[in-house]
Amino acid sequence: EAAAPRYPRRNPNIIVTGTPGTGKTTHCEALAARIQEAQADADADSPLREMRHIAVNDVVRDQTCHDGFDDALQSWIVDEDKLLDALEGDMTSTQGGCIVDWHACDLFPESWVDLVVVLTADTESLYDRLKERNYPEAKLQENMDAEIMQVLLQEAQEGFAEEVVVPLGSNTPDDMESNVDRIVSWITQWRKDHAD
Ligand code: DAT
Repeated sequence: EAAAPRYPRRNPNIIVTGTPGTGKTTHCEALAARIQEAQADADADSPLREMRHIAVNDVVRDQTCHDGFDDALQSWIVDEDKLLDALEGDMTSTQGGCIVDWHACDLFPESWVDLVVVLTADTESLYDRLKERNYPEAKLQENMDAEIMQVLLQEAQEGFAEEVVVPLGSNTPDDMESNVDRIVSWITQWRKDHAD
């Protein structure tokens, strides 16, 4: 009997998604800071040492994975094929460990992804955050509707297995801290479960 194939990567790939304003950037920056700490501590056997944050917005801009800027919506017109090409090397590497923040998740092949964190926010918090960003009215309304209709959560549930999708509330700084702790615990557990 053939041996079961080894898992293709040593560290889990994580998508952090959610409507704009739910806190993707803030969460990922907090995770990136934890990763840096782990890497700076030479003695530590931290599960975070091989993790890395990939800010997809920067990839879209720097590697021109877009067909220009939509002035009305104040956002890039993203070329998803180019974006996937740009991410493929990291996401399919044996190191894995990519933490990717993006306001969609249905473009990612299921085989690239071990966890999809869907951040959610109450409409009141979200409205204030988007208002503060001076979003044009159409874009503000579109995003409020998307959050109320749970578009991102549905997209995640349609594209990925039930146990892969984890919704987390992001209304307060305390939420953020406990969410980051949960993600770190989850990474630790994943590495234990997938140890050779
Ligand atoms: P996104 O990257 O999803 O668009 P963000 O991380 O830029 O969102 O956050 C938008 C704003 O909301 C920003 O000013 C930080 C704030 N924010 C995000 N999550 C929060 C939370 N859990 N508690 C309080 N403020 C939060």
